[in-house]
Amino acid sequence: VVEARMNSMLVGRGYDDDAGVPPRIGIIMGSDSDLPVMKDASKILTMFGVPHEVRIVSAHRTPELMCSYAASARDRGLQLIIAGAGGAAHLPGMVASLTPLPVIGVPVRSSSLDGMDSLLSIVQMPRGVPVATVAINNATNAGLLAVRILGAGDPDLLARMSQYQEDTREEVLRKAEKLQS
Ligand code: RP5
Repeated sequence: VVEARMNSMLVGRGYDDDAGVPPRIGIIMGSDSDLPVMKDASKILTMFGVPHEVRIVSAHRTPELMCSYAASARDRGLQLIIAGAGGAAHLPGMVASLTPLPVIGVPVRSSSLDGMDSLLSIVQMPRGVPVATVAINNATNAGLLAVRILGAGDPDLLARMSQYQEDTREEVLRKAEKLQS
């Protein structure tokens, strides 16, 4: 039943699972309203060729699903979880408490407190339960950090990260040159 519910929480087209390839990373978020931010993490993983899945899993609205997702993540072959949430953003921390996998938290900007509530909810974890927290709405960096973490044990992936850094450097230098000319 839980498996069926997990599948029913699949986020729609374009950010779907990589067809037929077992996911290495799970991208989860508290609501479909987080998707415009969280899709940036999926874009990065797609760019680096890292198979991943994208799910809606809410700490408050679907707590049982959150527990089963986090508790089964390692056995399903996931190596890392990126979790985004806004407001009282308990999802990344709760997931980190239920799995030994590394968890990266993305504070999603909320309407009333500009994302400070999300940031503080995610970053202020108690000793012993780490969540690597990126900047507000910066799911791109969550994707890049995930690539670096997996890259530590995957030379091909790390080589792609080096190339990305080189490309970024060249792009900045190109823009700087253009300004000066
Ligand atoms: C959180 O509440 C979600 O992560 C989202 O950022 C926020 C608002 O959710 P919706 O009311 O838009 O579904 O749980």
